[in-house]
Amino acid sequence: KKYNVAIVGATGAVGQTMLQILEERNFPVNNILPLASSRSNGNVIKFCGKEVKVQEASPSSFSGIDIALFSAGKSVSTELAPEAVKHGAVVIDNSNAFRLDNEVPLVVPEVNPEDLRGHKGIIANPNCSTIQMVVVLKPIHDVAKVKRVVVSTYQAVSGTGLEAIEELKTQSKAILEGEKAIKNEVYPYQIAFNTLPHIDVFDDTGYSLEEWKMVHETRKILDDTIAVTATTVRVPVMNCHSEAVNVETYEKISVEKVREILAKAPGVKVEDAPKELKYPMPIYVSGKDDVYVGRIREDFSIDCGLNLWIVGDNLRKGAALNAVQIAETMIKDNLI
Ligand code: A2P
Ligand code: 11C
Repeated sequence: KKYNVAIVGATGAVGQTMLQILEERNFPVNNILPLASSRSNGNVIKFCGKEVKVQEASPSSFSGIDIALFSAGKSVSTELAPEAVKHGAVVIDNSNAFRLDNEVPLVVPEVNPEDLRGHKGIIANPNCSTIQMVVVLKPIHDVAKVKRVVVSTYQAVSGTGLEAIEELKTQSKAILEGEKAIKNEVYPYQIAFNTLPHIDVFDDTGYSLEEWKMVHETRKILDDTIAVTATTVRVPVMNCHSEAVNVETYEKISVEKVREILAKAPGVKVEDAPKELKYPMPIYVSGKDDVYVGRIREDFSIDCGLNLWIVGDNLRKGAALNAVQIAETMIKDNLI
């Protein structure tokens, strides 16, 4: 069977990656329908060698659509995902509109595919920084039960979107050419040659929404007894989020055992020989499907602790690839 697939936000950083991944993986597409805002109406994109016109997304766009992949932000998902479901489509939504809704499965196929059963039309794709962390935590949790996680992130500008990629390029060039007046439009401050301890909006607790996403999404996907605390930081990297993750477990687990179980874990690559200068880095992980983990060390400050360095392509496994893998899993399990 082949499916009619709509991509909402097809002109964006994640949407373009979704199109590329559907093509790469030979996803069984009958018709592809690229949707975006009125600004892109009539623009042409290429899919499997054919030119296809982008249309403006509206409630009536979804007639005849089997699968709709959404990545155009929370407000578009809030308005249009229920419309797509009314037309009989299964929605896989990359925004944070429905992630913590009890009726909506929040899924990383390597971690909790069983949560797809009994879905009501909308499946939520987790935040990129959560996905790459839980893919690595899951095999450790299965063996040693995770008690607490302390994570600091180093997040690439591609997570913000195409405009942010342009802003980092333009600012870097301007600074290197000696310009004094550096413009910033996407971020509140210059991102080139800087770090911003600020991703998404702050609330009265002093935490940012990105930090809360890592707390609540990890608990919903993996185990709601796990304590998580996060500091999320934007760094001047084009693509791939990095994370320094401190994990406390109930059972003692050796570093050798962690390496052994992670080496066998689906979607994970261990790259861990620091003396030989082998550790994961964004410029090499960019374009890869697996989540890379290295710098695997015992945390000598507590009885059962580990330190990990995790790098993942936030546009691929952190967004587009995970969404496509959810669709593939649903097809395999007869859930579409
Ligand atoms: P457009 O290119 O027409 O603005 P990014 O995250 O890279 O900034 O991309 C955001 C994506 O969301 C783009 O494809 C953008 O389309 C799309 N988008 C933004 N606003 C809307 C909207 N109101 N309706 C549909 N798509 C939208
Ligand atoms: C970032 N993690 O890197 C964000 C992007 O809730 O899906 C994705 C935001 C989200 O800025």
